[in-house]
Amino acid sequence: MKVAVVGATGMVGEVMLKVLEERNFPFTELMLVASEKSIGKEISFKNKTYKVIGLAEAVSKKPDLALFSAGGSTSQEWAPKFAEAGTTVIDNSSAWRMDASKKLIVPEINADQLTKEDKIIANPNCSTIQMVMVLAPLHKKYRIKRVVVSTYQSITGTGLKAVKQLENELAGIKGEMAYPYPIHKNVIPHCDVFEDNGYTKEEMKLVRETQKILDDRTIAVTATAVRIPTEGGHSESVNIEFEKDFDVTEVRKLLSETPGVIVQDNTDVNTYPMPIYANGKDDVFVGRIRRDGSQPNSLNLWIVSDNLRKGAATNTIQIAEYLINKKLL
Ligand code: 2RA
Repeated sequence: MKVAVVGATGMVGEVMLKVLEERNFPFTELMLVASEKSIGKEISFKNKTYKVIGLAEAVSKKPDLALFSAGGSTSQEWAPKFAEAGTTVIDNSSAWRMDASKKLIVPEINADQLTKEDKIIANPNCSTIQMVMVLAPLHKKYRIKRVVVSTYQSITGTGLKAVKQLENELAGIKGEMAYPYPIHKNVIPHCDVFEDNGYTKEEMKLVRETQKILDDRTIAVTATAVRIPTEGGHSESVNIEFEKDFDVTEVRKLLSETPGVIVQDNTDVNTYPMPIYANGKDDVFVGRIRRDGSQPNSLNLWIVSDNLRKGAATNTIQIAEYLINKKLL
């Protein structure tokens, strides 16, 4: 199988290569693809040196699979060109997520929607993936009415420029800014750009993508997305109101039996999810599971996951693995 990693020089691209190697992904030929400015750059992978190629050359090689993390505009322009060449594209940008003709996939939840005809498949936003991994089993059992989520998002979600800004601030160096303000000793309630309704695109992704993935537009979601000076993963405080009542012990058991979810929840010994422990792992960690006594049938919980792995690279590659296993690729 010929595989292209598009955006191979970015943070998600680098993690995709790491995950492909870890999971011994079955490819016969690998193309590392990036923008014009990176063509010719050498990247070593599995003891072999690869030269980065451009998008046009990659399309001409007609890969079977293209794993995209190259931004929305590149995906808008180039994903259809790869698809026309017969390539199956799995895209990490927001370009195709809300397109009614495109599938938005978290394999543990809705991979069974996929068919051979799906040539452009959308990978959800990182903060959505970790939340719906927990919401999905709870929705099935107790039916969700409303979700209130506040996120605490790692600077790695913004990219290399943001990581560099924090490093510079810690070193007392004035450098290029990824954010409108310093991020060191600060939190910024502004992820992505503001829409006319006063919410950011990041917040509206949590609303819109959750409803699409759970296939239920009646689920009310409201979100506040905040950037914090940490690496290793996104954290989320989630309040859920259900149609039906629940038992917290039963909730904990249901989540502990959910593939890809790990319950870390024992306040007697200060056990709860944190980015420093989620970093580099593929699971979604959930804890602080407790009833919200302020209203009926309501639950609070805390979710942490590595935004570059299950939030992006690993979920993408799990979709590809599903396609291969079901002979859809
Ligand atoms: C962020 N989820 O964290 C967005 C894009 N990766 O900035």
